[in-house]
Amino acid sequence: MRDLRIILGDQLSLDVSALRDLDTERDTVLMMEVLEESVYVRHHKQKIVLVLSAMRHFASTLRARGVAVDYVELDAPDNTGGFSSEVERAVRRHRPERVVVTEPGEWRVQELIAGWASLTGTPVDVRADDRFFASRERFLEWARGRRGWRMEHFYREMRREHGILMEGELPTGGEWNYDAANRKRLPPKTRVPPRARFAPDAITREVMVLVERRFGGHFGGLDEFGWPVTRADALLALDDFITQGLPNFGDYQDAMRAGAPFIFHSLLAPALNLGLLSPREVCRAAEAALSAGTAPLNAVEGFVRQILGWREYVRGVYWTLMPDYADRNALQATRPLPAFYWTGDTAMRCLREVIGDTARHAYSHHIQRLMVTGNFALLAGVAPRDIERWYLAVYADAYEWVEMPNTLGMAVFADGGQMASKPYAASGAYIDRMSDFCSACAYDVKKKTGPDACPFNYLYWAFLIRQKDKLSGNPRLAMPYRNLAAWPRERAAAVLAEADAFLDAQT
Ligand code: FAD
Ligand code: DLZ
Ligand code: SF4
Repeated sequence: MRDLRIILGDQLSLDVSALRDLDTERDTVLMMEVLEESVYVRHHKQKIVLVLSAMRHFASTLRARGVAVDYVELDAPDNTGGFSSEVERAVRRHRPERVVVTEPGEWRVQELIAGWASLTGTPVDVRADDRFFASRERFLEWARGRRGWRMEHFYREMRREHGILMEGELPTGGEWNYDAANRKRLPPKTRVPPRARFAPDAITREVMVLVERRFGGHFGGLDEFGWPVTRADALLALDDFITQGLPNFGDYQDAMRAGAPFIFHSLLAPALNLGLLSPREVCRAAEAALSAGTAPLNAVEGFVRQILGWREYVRGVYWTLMPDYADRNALQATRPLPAFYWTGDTAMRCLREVIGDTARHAYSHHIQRLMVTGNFALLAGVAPRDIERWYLAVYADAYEWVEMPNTLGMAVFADGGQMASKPYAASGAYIDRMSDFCSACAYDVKKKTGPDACPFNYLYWAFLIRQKDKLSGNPRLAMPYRNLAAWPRERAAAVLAEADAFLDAQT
């Protein structure tokens, strides 16, 4: 045998570099279901089902194309439970001339791969993952020598470089960014369309049984599982978004509504991150909707910015700053994650709704993550590593390369401003403006203090008071700090005491 070609669970693309120049006569593809990948954090059951089912479907696609696939199932009697020991075992079985693998999505796995050549006594060809617009080196080249990194600058360079939403040298429509048009509240009468969900087929149902048996104690339920697990279904999901979601995606990108977790969002991150869709085809589909006149520019630009901008940018940040990035804690936050993050058992309706939807669907949209669960963790001073592990565990789309910078950089400002120019700290007024949660909450969003005051209100001010040394010099926080400067000392002390009492009762 010539090559052992390894395909990891989030590399399910026929054009992934590890499959390039594959010789079906002499090469074997190795795919491994291993216990370690399900438990290094205790993933939501839907995420495990999604990955294992998509892996099994991908293996049968490869076999149908005449590729020899050595597929190690989780329950296989000799399964050793880890990538490295499985690769070692496979090399003993096949005695290949070399091992070929595409660079992984996580630092942890990259460290494992670095040990495979000596572990197996076989050369290992680690290939770049060119499914992204920007290679790791391209980001480094952009970042090198810049004092502050800002996504917007990187995004504009990517637009030019890849000719997306460009008219010659100019951005389509004359502006680079239509974000200001994208912060509308969702009117109560606006109908949110039902979205394409995919009923589990026989393979997925079999994996569901396996996951309930092996990981029954993990967070979340399987009843609502509806993620695409094949490329064909992922393409249907893309089509569904372009027709049902994209036209309103821009206007209501930040809006939240109880009982409607998806609003007009794409729900495509799980398929994109597994490799069932490519970011290029997704951006092309959005551009085509603009050309066809079925979606407006603010929606198409807003969506492209998420994929070509944010998604590529956070990957660059991750690979450029790891492994030290994982330990950042610029605000020295140490509080343990409150237990209600796992149960949803809280009187704060916004958190209860978002955590409940997370358990049901392994999904929240960006503002629910950033401004509800993230904002609370920031204001409460939850230890960055605790909240970071939570995000990695609970979402179907969670992989460290994308989750970690979003959590440490965006949600809890643990990197001290590498990713965001200010912490996304907000009082209850923001949640009230962007959602209907507050109308039926046990707390009163208009009250600042007292037993029925919205906790986000006093937590917000307590956060600013506590972090004064670190944050008061930030020009984007000048206004609230000017406001605080006029507070009598007793008022600040009372707010701090109220915040502490509330937080101590949560853990
Ligand atoms: P849409 O709102 O429809 O956006 C379209 C696509 O753009 C997404 O599918 C995604 O691929 C990309 N995108 C949007 N925002 C971001 C962003 N900030 N960073 C990177 N890509 C983005 N996204 C993940 O894919 N995996 C994660 O583990 C993850 N963890 C997050 C943790 C926190 C604390 C926060 C604040 C955000 C996180 N995000 C993560 C980013 C974003 O919230 C999700 O990509 C998005 O909610 C997925 O839903 P969607 O596919 O409907 O996205
Ligand atoms: C997330 C995940 C899970 C739950 N299980 C597997 C698995 O059994 N086998 C596999 O190859 N990949 C799995 N994955 C995805 C990996 O965690 C992911 O490929 C690595 O973290 C690299 O990004
Ligand atoms: Fe959340 Fe406060 Fe609104 Fe209740 S009142 S839903 S706690 S923001």
